[in-house]
Amino acid sequence: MNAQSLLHALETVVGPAGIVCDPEQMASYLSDWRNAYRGAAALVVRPATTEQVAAVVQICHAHRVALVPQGGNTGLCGGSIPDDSGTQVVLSLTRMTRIREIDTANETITVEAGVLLQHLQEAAAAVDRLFPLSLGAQGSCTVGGNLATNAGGTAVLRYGNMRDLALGLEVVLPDGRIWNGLRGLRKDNTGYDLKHLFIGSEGSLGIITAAVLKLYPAVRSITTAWVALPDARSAVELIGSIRALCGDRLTGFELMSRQSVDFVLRHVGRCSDPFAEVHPWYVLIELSDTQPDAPLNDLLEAGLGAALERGWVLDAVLAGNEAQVAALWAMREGISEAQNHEGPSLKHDISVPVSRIPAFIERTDEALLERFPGVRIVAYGHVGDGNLHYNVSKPPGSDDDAFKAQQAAISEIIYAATAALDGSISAEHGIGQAKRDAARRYKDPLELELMRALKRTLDPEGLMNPGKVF
Ligand code: FAD
Ligand code: 2HG
Ligand code: ZN
Repeated sequence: MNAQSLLHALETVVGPAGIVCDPEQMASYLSDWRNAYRGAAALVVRPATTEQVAAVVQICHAHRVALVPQGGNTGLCGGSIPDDSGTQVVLSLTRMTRIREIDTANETITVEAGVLLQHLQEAAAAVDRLFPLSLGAQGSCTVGGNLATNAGGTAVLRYGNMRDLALGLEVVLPDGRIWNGLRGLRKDNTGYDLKHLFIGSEGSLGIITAAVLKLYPAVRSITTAWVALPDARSAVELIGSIRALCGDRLTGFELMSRQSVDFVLRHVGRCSDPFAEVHPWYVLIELSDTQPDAPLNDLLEAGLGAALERGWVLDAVLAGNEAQVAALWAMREGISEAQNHEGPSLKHDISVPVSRIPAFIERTDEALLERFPGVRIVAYGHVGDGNLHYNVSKPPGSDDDAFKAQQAAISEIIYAATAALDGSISAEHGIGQAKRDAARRYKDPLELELMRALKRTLDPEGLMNPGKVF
Protein backbone atom coordinates (compact mmCIF):
# COMPACT_ATOMS: atom_id res chain seq x y z
CA MET A 1 0.00 0.00 0.00
CA ASN A 2 1.48 3.35 -0.98
CA ALA A 3 1.46 6.35 1.34
CA GLN A 4 -1.42 8.03 -0.52
CA SER A 5 -3.80 5.07 -0.30
CA LEU A 6 -2.84 4.49 3.36
CA LEU A 7 -3.70 8.11 4.05
CA HIS A 8 -7.10 7.75 2.36
CA ALA A 9 -7.91 4.53 4.21
CA LEU A 10 -7.01 6.06 7.57
CA GLU A 11 -8.82 9.30 6.76
CA THR A 12 -12.07 7.41 6.23
CA VAL A 13 -11.74 6.23 9.87
CA VAL A 14 -10.56 9.38 11.69
CA GLY A 15 -11.67 12.18 9.35
CA PRO A 16 -9.38 14.99 8.16
CA ALA A 17 -9.00 16.33 11.73
CA GLY A 18 -7.37 13.05 12.71
CA ILE A 19 -4.59 13.12 10.10
CA VAL A 20 -1.37 15.13 10.21
CA CYS A 21 0.78 14.83 7.10
CA ASP A 22 2.09 18.31 6.48
CA PRO A 23 5.86 18.11 7.18
CA GLU A 24 5.87 21.27 9.30
CA GLN A 25 2.94 20.13 11.44
CA MET A 26 4.41 16.63 11.77
CA ALA A 27 7.75 17.95 13.09
CA SER A 28 6.77 18.07 16.78
CA TYR A 29 5.75 14.37 16.64
CA LEU A 30 9.06 13.34 15.11
CA SER A 31 11.54 14.52 17.73
CA ASP A 32 11.66 14.75 21.50
CA TRP A 33 11.91 17.97 23.54
CA ARG A 34 15.70 17.60 23.96
CA ASN A 35 16.11 16.90 20.26
CA ALA A 36 18.06 13.82 21.27
CA TYR A 37 15.99 11.56 18.97
CA ARG A 38 14.67 12.35 15.53
CA GLY A 39 12.73 10.24 13.02
CA ALA A 40 10.47 10.37 9.98
CA ALA A 41 6.94 9.03 9.41
CA ALA A 42 4.51 8.33 6.60
CA LEU A 43 1.95 10.32 8.62
CA VAL A 44 0.57 10.93 12.09
CA VAL A 45 -2.89 9.57 12.86
CA ARG A 46 -4.94 10.92 15.78
CA PRO A 47 -7.99 8.73 16.51
CA ALA A 48 -10.59 10.10 18.94
CA THR A 49 -12.18 6.85 20.22
CA THR A 50 -11.17 3.28 21.04
CA GLU A 51 -13.13 2.03 18.01
CA GLN A 52 -11.16 4.40 15.77
CA VAL A 53 -7.87 3.17 17.29
CA ALA A 54 -8.96 -0.42 16.58
CA ALA A 55 -9.89 0.41 12.96
CA VAL A 56 -6.56 2.22 12.43
CA VAL A 57 -4.63 -0.74 13.83
CA GLN A 58 -6.60 -3.17 11.64
CA ILE A 59 -5.77 -1.18 8.50
CA CYS A 60 -2.08 -0.97 9.43
CA HIS A 61 -2.02 -4.66 10.35
CA ALA A 62 -3.63 -5.66 7.04
CA HIS A 63 -1.00 -3.66 5.15
CA ARG A 64 1.97 -4.54 7.38
CA VAL A 65 2.55 -0.92 8.37
CA ALA A 66 4.39 -0.42 11.67
CA LEU A 67 2.86 1.82 14.35
CA VAL A 68 4.55 4.02 16.94
CA PRO A 69 2.16 4.87 19.80
CA GLN A 70 2.69 8.36 21.21
CA GLY A 71 1.22 10.26 24.16
CA GLY A 72 2.70 13.55 25.36
CA ASN A 73 6.10 12.75 23.81
CA THR A 74 7.90 13.56 27.07
CA GLY A 75 9.62 10.18 27.34
CA LEU A 76 13.36 10.25 27.89
CA CYS A 77 14.42 7.11 25.96
CA GLY A 78 13.20 7.87 22.42
CA GLY A 79 10.37 5.30 22.71
CA SER A 80 7.74 7.50 21.05
CA ILE A 81 9.90 8.58 18.10
CA PRO A 82 9.68 6.62 14.81
CA ASP A 83 12.77 5.37 12.98
CA ASP A 84 14.12 7.31 9.99
CA SER A 85 12.62 5.09 7.26
CA GLY A 86 9.59 7.34 6.77
CA THR A 87 7.37 4.25 6.51
CA GLN A 88 6.07 4.07 10.09
CA VAL A 89 2.85 5.69 11.28
CA VAL A 90 2.79 7.65 14.55
CA LEU A 91 -0.45 6.91 16.42
CA SER A 92 -1.07 9.83 18.76
CA LEU A 93 -3.56 9.31 21.60
CA THR A 94 -3.86 13.01 22.41
CA ARG A 95 -7.48 13.29 21.22
CA MET A 96 -8.65 10.62 23.67
CA THR A 97 -9.14 12.91 26.64
CA ARG A 98 -12.38 11.76 28.25
CA ILE A 99 -12.74 11.05 31.94
CA ARG A 100 -15.24 8.20 31.57
CA GLU A 101 -16.23 7.60 35.19
CA ILE A 102 -15.42 8.50 38.77
CA ASP A 103 -16.61 6.01 41.41
CA THR A 104 -15.85 7.53 44.82
CA ALA A 105 -17.25 4.55 46.73
CA ASN A 106 -14.89 2.25 44.83
CA GLU A 107 -12.12 4.91 45.01
CA THR A 108 -11.49 4.66 41.27
CA ILE A 109 -11.37 6.86 38.19
CA THR A 110 -11.66 5.59 34.60
CA VAL A 111 -9.83 7.72 32.06
CA GLU A 112 -8.79 7.60 28.43
CA ALA A 113 -5.15 7.29 27.44
CA GLY A 114 -4.72 10.86 26.20
CA VAL A 115 -5.75 12.53 29.47
CA LEU A 116 -2.88 14.67 30.76
CA LEU A 117 -1.54 13.55 34.13
CA GLN A 118 -2.21 17.03 35.51
CA HIS A 119 -5.85 16.91 34.36
CA LEU A 120 -6.23 13.54 36.04
CA GLN A 121 -4.84 14.98 39.29
CA GLU A 122 -7.26 17.93 38.98
CA ALA A 123 -10.24 15.63 38.33
CA ALA A 124 -9.36 13.65 41.46
CA ALA A 125 -9.01 16.84 43.51
CA ALA A 126 -12.44 18.02 42.32
CA VAL A 127 -14.01 15.04 44.14
CA ASP A 128 -11.78 15.51 47.18
CA ARG A 129 -9.40 12.69 46.27
CA LEU A 130 -5.72 12.38 45.40
CA PHE A 131 -4.22 10.77 42.32
CA PRO A 132 -0.67 10.49 43.62
CA LEU A 133 1.56 10.01 40.57
CA SER A 134 3.65 13.16 40.43
CA LEU A 135 6.42 14.10 38.00
CA GLY A 136 8.02 17.13 36.41
CA ALA A 137 6.37 16.50 33.03
CA GLN A 138 2.85 16.17 34.45
CA GLY A 139 1.53 19.16 32.49
CA SER A 140 2.44 17.42 29.19
CA CYS A 141 2.59 13.65 29.73
CA THR A 142 -0.46 11.40 29.30
CA VAL A 143 -1.95 8.55 31.29
CA GLY A 144 -1.27 6.17 28.37
CA GLY A 145 2.41 7.15 28.35
CA ASN A 146 2.58 6.88 32.16
CA LEU A 147 1.21 3.33 31.94
CA ALA A 148 3.29 2.33 28.93
CA THR A 149 6.48 3.42 30.74
CA ASN A 150 5.32 2.42 34.25
CA ALA A 151 6.23 5.96 35.30
CA GLY A 152 7.60 6.66 38.79
CA GLY A 153 8.25 10.18 40.01
CA THR A 154 8.47 11.77 43.41
CA ALA A 155 5.74 10.01 45.41
CA VAL A 156 6.63 6.37 44.69
CA LEU A 157 8.03 5.77 48.16
CA ARG A 158 4.52 6.26 49.59
CA TYR A 159 2.11 5.29 46.78
CA GLY A 160 4.11 3.12 44.37
CA ASN A 161 4.64 3.61 40.65
CA MET A 162 2.03 3.54 37.87
CA ARG A 163 1.82 -0.26 38.00
CA ASP A 164 0.68 -0.01 41.62
CA LEU A 165 -1.98 2.57 40.74
CA ALA A 166 -3.70 0.68 37.90
CA LEU A 167 -6.60 -1.73 38.42
CA GLY A 168 -7.79 -2.29 34.85
CA LEU A 169 -6.88 -1.51 31.24
CA GLU A 170 -8.49 -1.31 27.83
CA VAL A 171 -6.01 -2.24 25.10
CA VAL A 172 -6.15 -2.45 21.32
CA LEU A 173 -4.12 -5.53 20.40
CA PRO A 174 -1.70 -5.58 17.45
CA ASP A 175 -4.32 -7.27 15.22
CA GLY A 176 -6.93 -4.61 16.03
CA ARG A 177 -9.04 -6.53 18.54
CA ILE A 178 -10.14 -4.60 21.64
CA TRP A 179 -9.38 -6.18 25.03
CA ASN A 180 -11.76 -4.73 27.60
CA GLY A 181 -10.01 -5.29 30.91
CA LEU A 182 -11.50 -2.16 32.52
CA ARG A 183 -12.28 -3.85 35.83
CA GLY A 184 -12.10 -1.77 39.00
CA LEU A 185 -11.36 -4.77 41.21
CA ARG A 186 -8.78 -4.94 43.97
CA LYS A 187 -9.13 -8.71 44.07
CA ASP A 188 -9.32 -10.80 40.90
CA ASN A 189 -7.34 -14.04 40.97
CA THR A 190 -8.78 -15.55 37.82
CA GLY A 191 -5.50 -16.43 36.17
CA TYR A 192 -2.65 -14.31 34.81
CA ASP A 193 -2.91 -10.60 35.52
CA LEU A 194 -2.67 -9.51 31.89
CA LYS A 195 -2.70 -5.78 32.49
CA HIS A 196 0.83 -6.03 33.89
CA LEU A 197 2.07 -7.24 30.50
CA PHE A 198 1.05 -3.96 28.90
CA ILE A 199 2.15 -1.70 31.75
CA GLY A 200 5.79 -0.88 31.10
CA SER A 201 5.74 -2.44 27.60
CA GLU A 202 6.46 0.94 25.93
CA GLY A 203 3.98 0.41 23.11
CA SER A 204 5.60 -2.85 22.01
CA LEU A 205 2.60 -5.13 22.74
CA GLY A 206 -0.48 -3.03 22.04
CA ILE A 207 -2.12 0.36 22.41
CA ILE A 208 -3.52 1.32 25.80
CA THR A 209 -6.72 3.28 25.22
CA ALA A 210 -8.16 3.61 28.75
CA ALA A 211 -7.52 2.62 32.37
CA VAL A 212 -9.19 2.25 35.75
CA LEU A 213 -6.92 3.88 38.33
CA LYS A 214 -6.91 4.02 42.13
CA LEU A 215 -7.83 7.14 44.07
CA TYR A 216 -6.59 8.04 47.56
CA PRO A 217 -7.85 10.37 50.30
CA ALA A 218 -7.02 14.02 49.65
CA VAL A 219 -4.03 15.42 51.50
CA ARG A 220 -4.86 18.29 53.88
CA SER A 221 -1.54 19.06 55.58
CA ILE A 222 1.89 19.26 53.97
CA THR A 223 5.32 20.17 55.29
CA THR A 224 8.29 20.62 53.01
CA ALA A 225 11.93 21.04 54.01
CA TRP A 226 15.16 21.77 52.16
CA VAL A 227 18.03 20.09 53.96
CA ALA A 228 21.81 20.29 53.46
CA LEU A 229 23.87 17.10 53.96
CA PRO A 230 27.60 16.34 54.11
CA ASP A 231 27.36 13.28 51.85
CA ALA A 232 25.02 10.80 50.17
CA ARG A 233 25.59 8.27 52.97
CA SER A 234 23.82 10.71 55.33
CA ALA A 235 20.80 10.75 53.00
CA VAL A 236 20.35 7.00 53.48
CA GLU A 237 20.68 7.35 57.27
CA LEU A 238 18.28 10.28 57.26
CA ILE A 239 15.54 8.62 55.21
CA GLY A 240 15.63 5.61 57.55
CA SER A 241 15.28 7.76 60.65
CA ILE A 242 12.54 10.00 59.19
CA ARG A 243 10.57 7.00 57.99
CA ALA A 244 10.84 5.35 61.40
CA LEU A 245 9.52 8.56 62.98
CA CYS A 246 6.85 9.54 60.43
CA GLY A 247 5.79 6.27 58.78
CA ASP A 248 3.53 6.75 55.77
CA ARG A 249 3.50 10.51 56.27
CA LEU A 250 6.85 10.56 54.43
CA THR A 251 5.73 11.22 50.85
CA GLY A 252 8.81 12.75 49.24
CA PHE A 253 12.57 12.40 49.73
CA GLU A 254 14.58 13.74 46.81
CA LEU A 255 18.38 13.83 46.79
CA MET A 256 20.37 16.42 44.79
CA SER A 257 24.09 16.98 44.42
CA ARG A 258 25.46 20.53 44.55
CA GLN A 259 26.25 20.28 40.84
CA SER A 260 22.53 19.71 40.13
CA VAL A 261 21.55 22.70 42.25
CA ASP A 262 24.24 24.87 40.64
CA PHE A 263 22.76 24.20 37.18
CA VAL A 264 19.27 25.13 38.40
CA LEU A 265 20.48 28.34 40.03
CA ARG A 266 22.26 29.24 36.79
CA HIS A 267 19.45 28.49 34.34
CA VAL A 268 16.03 28.38 35.97
CA GLY A 269 14.56 31.80 36.73
CA ARG A 270 12.93 32.41 40.14
CA CYS A 271 15.17 29.91 41.93
CA SER A 272 17.47 31.00 44.73
CA ASP A 273 19.63 29.07 47.20
CA PRO A 274 17.84 28.87 50.58
CA PHE A 275 21.25 28.79 52.34
CA ALA A 276 24.07 31.35 52.38
CA GLU A 277 26.67 28.56 52.47
CA VAL A 278 27.40 26.05 49.72
CA HIS A 279 26.86 22.40 50.73
CA PRO A 280 27.78 19.17 48.91
CA TRP A 281 24.35 17.50 48.95
CA TYR A 282 20.71 18.41 49.56
CA VAL A 283 17.43 16.61 50.12
CA LEU A 284 13.92 17.89 49.68
CA ILE A 285 11.67 16.19 52.23
CA GLU A 286 7.89 16.23 52.16
CA LEU A 287 5.52 14.95 54.85
CA SER A 288 1.78 14.91 54.25
CA ASP A 289 -1.35 13.87 56.10
CA THR A 290 -5.06 13.58 55.40
CA GLN A 291 -5.87 15.45 58.63
CA PRO A 292 -5.97 19.24 58.52
CA ASP A 293 -3.52 20.83 60.97
CA ALA A 294 -1.54 17.62 61.51
CA PRO A 295 1.59 18.48 63.55
CA LEU A 296 3.93 17.80 60.66
CA ASN A 297 6.29 20.72 61.30
CA ASP A 298 6.92 19.53 64.86
CA LEU A 299 7.50 15.99 63.68
CA LEU A 300 9.95 17.00 60.95
CA GLU A 301 11.78 19.46 63.21
CA ALA A 302 12.24 16.71 65.78
CA GLY A 303 13.57 14.32 63.12
CA LEU A 304 15.92 16.87 61.63
CA GLY A 305 17.12 18.01 65.08
CA ALA A 306 18.12 14.45 65.97
CA ALA A 307 19.84 14.04 62.59
CA LEU A 308 21.74 17.31 63.09
CA GLU A 309 23.16 15.98 66.34
CA ARG A 310 24.32 12.80 64.61
CA GLY A 311 26.06 14.81 61.88
CA TRP A 312 23.77 13.64 59.04
CA VAL A 313 22.34 17.13 58.54
CA LEU A 314 24.29 20.38 58.16
CA ASP A 315 21.43 22.86 57.83
CA ALA A 316 17.68 22.82 57.18
CA VAL A 317 14.85 25.18 56.37
CA LEU A 318 11.10 24.49 56.43
CA ALA A 319 8.86 26.16 53.85
CA GLY A 320 6.63 28.67 55.58
CA ASN A 321 3.89 29.00 52.96
CA GLU A 322 2.66 27.59 49.66
CA ALA A 323 4.87 29.90 47.60
CA GLN A 324 7.95 28.61 49.41
CA VAL A 325 6.84 25.00 48.93
CA ALA A 326 6.47 25.68 45.19
CA ALA A 327 9.89 27.38 45.08
CA LEU A 328 11.61 24.38 46.67
CA TRP A 329 9.92 21.93 44.30
CA ALA A 330 10.83 24.21 41.36
CA MET A 331 14.50 23.76 42.29
CA ARG A 332 14.10 19.99 42.25
CA GLU A 333 11.92 19.77 39.16
CA GLY A 334 14.10 22.26 37.27
CA ILE A 335 17.17 20.02 37.10
CA SER A 336 16.27 18.30 33.78
CA GLU A 337 15.69 21.60 32.02
CA ALA A 338 18.74 23.26 33.59
CA GLN A 339 21.08 20.46 32.53
CA ASN A 340 19.81 20.80 28.98
CA HIS A 341 21.27 24.34 28.87
CA GLU A 342 24.77 23.01 29.57
CA GLY A 343 25.28 21.28 26.21
CA PRO A 344 25.26 17.57 25.46
CA SER A 345 24.61 15.31 28.40
CA LEU A 346 24.11 11.61 28.98
CA LYS A 347 21.19 10.36 31.01
CA HIS A 348 21.43 7.28 33.21
CA ASP A 349 18.33 6.34 35.18
CA ILE A 350 19.68 3.60 37.40
CA SER A 351 18.50 1.88 40.55
CA VAL A 352 20.34 -0.07 43.23
CA PRO A 353 19.17 -1.24 46.65
CA VAL A 354 18.78 1.91 48.79
CA SER A 355 21.58 0.76 51.12
CA ARG A 356 24.02 0.72 48.17
CA ILE A 357 23.40 4.25 46.88
CA PRO A 358 26.44 5.72 48.71
CA ALA A 359 28.73 2.96 47.40
CA PHE A 360 27.39 3.48 43.88
CA ILE A 361 28.08 7.22 43.99
CA GLU A 362 31.53 6.90 45.56
CA ARG A 363 32.75 4.19 43.17
CA THR A 364 31.26 5.62 40.02
CA ASP A 365 32.37 9.22 40.70
CA GLU A 366 35.92 7.99 41.23
CA ALA A 367 36.03 5.74 38.16
CA LEU A 368 34.48 8.36 35.87
CA LEU A 369 36.56 11.32 36.96
CA GLU A 370 39.76 9.31 36.76
CA ARG A 371 39.09 8.34 33.12
CA PHE A 372 37.20 11.48 32.00
CA PRO A 373 38.47 14.39 34.08
CA GLY A 374 36.30 17.52 33.92
CA VAL A 375 32.95 15.84 33.14
CA ARG A 376 30.18 17.23 35.32
CA ILE A 377 28.22 14.59 37.22
CA VAL A 378 24.63 15.64 37.87
CA ALA A 379 23.42 13.05 40.38
CA TYR A 380 19.95 13.34 41.85
CA GLY A 381 16.82 11.32 42.30
CA HIS A 382 14.37 9.37 44.32
CA VAL A 383 16.43 7.94 47.19
CA GLY A 384 13.53 6.07 48.76
CA ASP A 385 13.24 4.04 45.55
CA GLY A 386 16.99 3.49 45.19
CA ASN A 387 16.65 5.46 41.93
CA LEU A 388 19.38 7.87 40.88
CA HIS A 389 19.50 10.02 37.76
CA TYR A 390 23.25 9.85 37.30
CA ASN A 391 23.54 12.23 34.37
CA VAL A 392 26.82 13.42 32.90
CA SER A 393 27.44 16.78 31.17
CA LYS A 394 30.46 17.50 29.03
CA PRO A 395 33.41 19.39 30.59
CA PRO A 396 32.80 23.17 30.36
CA GLY A 397 34.05 24.68 27.11
CA SER A 398 34.96 21.30 25.62
CA ASP A 399 34.09 20.12 22.14
CA ASP A 400 30.59 18.57 21.75
CA ASP A 401 31.76 15.93 19.27
CA ALA A 402 34.69 14.87 21.45
CA PHE A 403 32.24 14.32 24.32
CA LYS A 404 29.84 12.41 22.09
CA ALA A 405 32.69 10.10 21.06
CA GLN A 406 33.19 9.22 24.75
CA GLN A 407 29.54 8.49 25.45
CA ALA A 408 29.65 4.71 25.11
CA ALA A 409 32.65 4.42 27.44
CA ILE A 410 31.06 6.75 30.02
CA SER A 411 27.80 4.78 30.05
CA GLU A 412 29.68 1.52 30.28
CA ILE A 413 31.42 2.62 33.49
CA ILE A 414 28.06 3.58 34.99
CA TYR A 415 26.22 0.45 33.93
CA ALA A 416 29.04 -1.82 35.07
CA ALA A 417 28.96 -0.18 38.52
CA THR A 418 25.17 -0.59 38.59
CA ALA A 419 25.37 -4.27 37.70
CA ALA A 420 28.12 -4.88 40.28
CA LEU A 421 25.72 -3.60 42.95
CA ASP A 422 22.77 -5.73 41.69
CA GLY A 423 21.01 -2.73 40.20
CA SER A 424 18.96 -1.95 37.09
CA ILE A 425 20.05 0.15 34.10
CA SER A 426 16.55 1.63 33.82
CA ALA A 427 14.62 2.39 36.98
CA GLU A 428 11.68 4.45 35.70
CA HIS A 429 12.21 5.80 32.16
CA GLY A 430 12.16 2.49 30.25
CA ILE A 431 14.35 1.11 27.47
CA GLY A 432 12.98 2.80 24.33
CA GLN A 433 15.76 3.03 21.76
CA ALA A 434 18.24 4.62 24.18
CA LYS A 435 18.96 1.58 26.31
CA ARG A 436 18.12 -1.23 23.91
CA ASP A 437 21.73 -2.29 23.38
CA ALA A 438 22.66 -1.92 27.04
CA ALA A 439 19.63 -4.06 27.99
CA ARG A 440 20.96 -6.80 25.72
CA ARG A 441 24.16 -6.80 27.73
CA TYR A 442 22.81 -6.30 31.22
CA LYS A 443 19.45 -8.04 31.34
CA ASP A 444 19.29 -11.70 32.18
CA PRO A 445 19.30 -13.70 28.87
CA LEU A 446 16.46 -15.92 30.03
CA GLU A 447 14.32 -12.88 30.90
CA LEU A 448 15.01 -11.47 27.44
CA GLU A 449 14.08 -14.80 25.86
CA LEU A 450 10.75 -14.87 27.74
CA MET A 451 10.07 -11.25 26.76
CA ARG A 452 10.75 -12.08 23.08
CA ALA A 453 8.41 -15.09 23.29
CA LEU A 454 5.61 -12.83 24.61
CA LYS A 455 6.30 -10.28 21.90
CA ARG A 456 6.10 -12.98 19.18
CA THR A 457 2.82 -14.30 20.62
CA LEU A 458 1.06 -10.94 20.79
CA ASP A 459 2.70 -9.22 17.84
CA PRO A 460 3.94 -11.94 15.44
CA GLU A 461 4.44 -9.46 12.59
CA GLY A 462 6.45 -7.09 14.80
CA LEU A 463 4.36 -4.04 13.90
CA MET A 464 4.08 -2.50 17.38
CA ASN A 465 6.83 0.05 17.95
CA PRO A 466 9.57 -1.97 16.24
CA GLY A 467 13.13 -1.17 17.26
CA LYS A 468 12.11 -0.24 20.81
CA VAL A 469 12.80 -2.33 23.92
CA PHE A 470 14.36 -5.23 21.91
P1 FAD B 1 5.45 9.32 25.40
O1 FAD B 1 6.75 9.98 25.61
O2 FAD B 1 4.61 9.82 24.30
O3 FAD B 1 5.69 7.75 25.17
C1 FAD B 1 6.51 7.01 26.04
C2 FAD B 1 6.47 5.52 25.63
O4 FAD B 1 5.16 5.00 25.83
C3 FAD B 1 6.75 5.28 24.16
O5 FAD B 1 7.41 4.04 24.03
C4 FAD B 1 5.39 5.20 23.51
O6 FAD B 1 5.38 4.41 22.34
C5 FAD B 1 4.57 4.56 24.62
N1 FAD B 1 3.16 4.98 24.66
C6 FAD B 1 2.68 6.23 24.87
N2 FAD B 1 1.34 6.22 24.93
C7 FAD B 1 0.97 4.91 24.77
C8 FAD B 1 -0.28 4.25 24.75
N3 FAD B 1 -1.43 4.89 24.93
N4 FAD B 1 -0.29 2.90 24.55
C9 FAD B 1 0.86 2.22 24.38
N5 FAD B 1 2.07 2.80 24.39
C10 FAD B 1 2.13 4.13 24.59
N6 FAD B 1 9.40 9.73 34.19
C11 FAD B 1 9.32 9.11 35.40
O7 FAD B 1 9.04 7.91 35.46
N7 FAD B 1 9.54 9.81 36.56
C12 FAD B 1 9.83 11.12 36.59
O8 FAD B 1 10.04 11.70 37.64
C13 FAD B 1 9.89 11.80 35.33
N8 FAD B 1 10.15 13.12 35.28
C14 FAD B 1 10.25 13.75 34.08
C15 FAD B 1 10.54 15.10 34.06
C16 FAD B 1 10.66 15.78 32.84
C17 FAD B 1 10.96 17.25 32.85
C18 FAD B 1 10.48 15.06 31.63
C19 FAD B 1 10.58 15.75 30.30
C20 FAD B 1 10.18 13.71 31.64
C21 FAD B 1 10.07 13.04 32.86
N9 FAD B 1 9.78 11.67 32.92
C22 FAD B 1 9.68 11.04 34.13
C23 FAD B 1 9.64 10.88 31.69
C24 FAD B 1 8.22 10.93 31.04
O9 FAD B 1 7.52 12.06 31.40
C25 FAD B 1 7.41 9.71 31.42
O10 FAD B 1 8.05 8.58 30.87
C26 FAD B 1 5.96 9.72 30.96
O11 FAD B 1 5.31 8.64 31.58
C27 FAD B 1 5.79 9.62 29.45
O12 FAD B 1 4.45 9.94 29.11
P2 FAD B 1 4.10 10.48 27.65
O13 FAD B 1 2.62 10.58 27.54
O14 FAD B 1 4.85 11.71 27.35
O15 FAD B 1 4.62 9.27 26.76
C1 2HG C 1 13.21 13.39 37.38
O1 2HG C 1 13.19 12.67 38.37
C2 2HG C 1 12.96 12.76 36.05
O2 2HG C 1 13.36 14.61 37.43
C3 2HG C 1 13.87 13.24 34.92
O3 2HG C 1 12.89 11.39 36.12
C4 2HG C 1 15.28 12.79 35.06
O4 2HG C 1 15.91 14.25 33.26
C5 2HG C 1 16.21 13.28 33.95
O5 2HG C 1 17.26 12.67 33.80
ZN1 ZN D 1 12.96 10.61 38.13
